[in-house]
Amino acid sequence: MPTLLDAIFKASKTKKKLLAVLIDPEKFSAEKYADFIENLPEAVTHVFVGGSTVTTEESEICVNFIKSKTKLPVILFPGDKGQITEKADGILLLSLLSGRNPEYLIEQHIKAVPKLLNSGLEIIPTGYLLLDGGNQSAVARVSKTQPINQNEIELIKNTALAGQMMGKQLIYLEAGSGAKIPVFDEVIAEVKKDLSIPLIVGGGIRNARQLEKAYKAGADLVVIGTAFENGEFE
Ligand code: 1GP
Repeated sequence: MPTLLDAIFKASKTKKKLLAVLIDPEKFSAEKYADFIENLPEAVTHVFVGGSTVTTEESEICVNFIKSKTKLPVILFPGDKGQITEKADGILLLSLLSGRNPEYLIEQHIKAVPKLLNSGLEIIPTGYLLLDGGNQSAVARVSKTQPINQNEIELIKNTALAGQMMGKQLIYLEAGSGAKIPVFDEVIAEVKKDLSIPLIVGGGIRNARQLEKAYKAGADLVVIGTAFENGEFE
């Protein structure tokens, strides 16, 4: 059976654009989300689950509920090792390459090994770059790292490519949840140019125009949380 990663690579090659809805277990309740998950827009291909401060129990309840309502792949997008539950299909094992905090570059990963080993989760090594989205993001606050200014295109590009050279299978450009400014088109396009692994983009995308722009610039998979969560996606 093709893996989740195989399918993302294939979509990237054939230019089939992917869309993930991000659900934060901390904000989740079965009442609030039942309808939402059963009636996801047709374009949605993945459900990501994660947040900045989530317990294992919250994560597990949330994943179990989503799995009972949809057949879409459910992938963990964890803020730390505490959010790992083997009830999901896979996990983006994120290394925060834009920052210089060892905790989020390698420490959390070491601590996660006992949970990941033999878990059955598909582990997807992901280079995660936090870019400045115009307001303080939860990722910056929790990880105690600085986002990269979006004008530093060369640095962003080289950071992404270093991730690829180190064996990451996906690169994720993150403007932060609720970002005022999503990732610039020029940044997406420039990173995509020399990248041979799929590119994920998220943070602050609120409408179809921004979504299309991100795809056009080169995003293979776009992640939307807040706008879907608030029913405000236009
Ligand atoms: C995923 O953090 C984003 O990369 C989600 O951002 O909540 O702004 O859609 P939004």
